[in-house]
Amino acid sequence: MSKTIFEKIIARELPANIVYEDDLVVAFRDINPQAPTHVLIVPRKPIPRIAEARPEDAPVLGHLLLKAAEVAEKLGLKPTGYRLVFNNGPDAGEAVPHLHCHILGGRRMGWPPG
Ligand code: DGP
Repeated sequence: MSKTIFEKIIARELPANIVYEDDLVVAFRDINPQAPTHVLIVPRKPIPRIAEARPEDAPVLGHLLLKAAEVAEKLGLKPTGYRLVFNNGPDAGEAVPHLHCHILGGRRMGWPPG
């Protein structure tokens, strides 16, 4: 299997504006921001999407969510709020088959999502 864009970013084969990383996850600015702050946080492990996650992935997924909240706070989003989004499959608009959580903030969000 060829590497996804996000695997190349993790491997530093593609440039990205990385805002946080540790041994399990990497967070970087989205190239096509949909809000004043738009960051993606991804596991280093190439899980394609949440539907393909396995029971043994629970620790990394829990870690990813906790770090998403930390990154959002570090970027100043905690007081006004933010949205976390996982797009899973074609109807959700998933474009990159490497599990990623969108962290969106800095503007008022609509509901339901488009
Ligand atoms: P999704 O539609 O949920 O699969 O979101 C994929 C996101 O990935 C989309 O918001 C744009 C972002 N993206 C795609 N290619 C790149 C890239 O090369 N660099 C960065 N930083 N983001 C990218």
